[in-house]
Amino acid sequence: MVKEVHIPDGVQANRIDMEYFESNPKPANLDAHSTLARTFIEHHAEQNRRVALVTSGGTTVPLENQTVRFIDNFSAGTRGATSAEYFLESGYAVIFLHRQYSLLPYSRHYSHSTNCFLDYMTFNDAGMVVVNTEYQHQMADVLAKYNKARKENTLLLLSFTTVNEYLWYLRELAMLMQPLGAKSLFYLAAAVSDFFVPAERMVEHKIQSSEEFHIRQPNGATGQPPAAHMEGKQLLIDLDPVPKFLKMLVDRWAPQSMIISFKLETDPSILAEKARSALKKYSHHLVIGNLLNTRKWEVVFVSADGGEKWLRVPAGRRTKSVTGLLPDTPSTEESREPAVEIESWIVPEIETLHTEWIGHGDQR
Ligand code: 9Z3
Repeated sequence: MVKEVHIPDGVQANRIDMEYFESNPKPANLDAHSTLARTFIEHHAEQNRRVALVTSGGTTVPLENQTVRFIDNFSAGTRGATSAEYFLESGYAVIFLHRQYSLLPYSRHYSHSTNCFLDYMTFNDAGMVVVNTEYQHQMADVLAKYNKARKENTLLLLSFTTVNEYLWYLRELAMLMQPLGAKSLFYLAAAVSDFFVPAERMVEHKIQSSEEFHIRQPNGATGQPPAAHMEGKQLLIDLDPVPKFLKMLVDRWAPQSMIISFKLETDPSILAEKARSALKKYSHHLVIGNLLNTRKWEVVFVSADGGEKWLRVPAGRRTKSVTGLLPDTPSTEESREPAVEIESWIVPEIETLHTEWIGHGDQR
């Protein structure tokens, strides 16, 4: 008779942790990131400063080792980059773990098609390039905050691309932050894939679509069936679930830190329930739920005591590009800008919760 053995959650998490990190390659940059982060954390620990790890942007799931094709998770990096600025304003030092080339704190104001930095520049009478008078005040304000963060060394930028890199960096940073105890905060805004291609099932070369080349593709690096392969004219992809890293973070990598995660949904009817379920599963401090189409206008805070609180900002001016190249005719909710950045409400709320939590101890 086969007896069912119950494996306690902690042991389970430990095993998944070991298996994942033993069988998926350490990123080439891990040691370099780690050295930078250690110096940064030690410096701010000496200053008795709170440190927030803000994750931002989407993770990729490569289909090939020499990657031509990959699956991506949606995120421009606005939530993370904007929140990082407000954490800095609130006196935190920020480790900004972001998807390479996604939005960054401060420079986000002048990037991408609607806000190209060149549109803010002009020539003065002497033929020198200067900031257009119209934008002087706004740019001076951003520049002053950026310079302050640089001078005080309060912002560390570290980038990832794949979900594997993200998991390795998150674990490494969490362990480096342990000496900060309750002064460390995790603000997990990155859009992390739930599925991935394990290294042992990753093909080396570009998947060939023409049938005459199918047989040349080796059967995965370790002889395991490849996760992505052609069958006739169809590409079949068979992904593994990403291990429950939030469980590992909460229980083992950062047991003394305050941990806040985001939950992204598209169906409004399940958002709060999904946020509650994540909180129940992982026992961290707060889940902030948001919907893809309204994420700049409203979020819901779901806390461990069952509380549910909505933050809603009113709509403000219509979206208009500096050059006027984009049409100023809103047809969707997206084409109106919120009156304020919702992160300017989210972050002070979190700072208050963090302060209470440092004062009263863990109430999870
Ligand atoms: C979010 O929900 C973020 O708020 C957005 C921000 C991705 C919507 P943008 O960068 O968008 O401003 O364009 N992040 C999703 C977090 C996530 O993937 N959570 C996972 C989960 O709940 C793991 S913590 O399972």
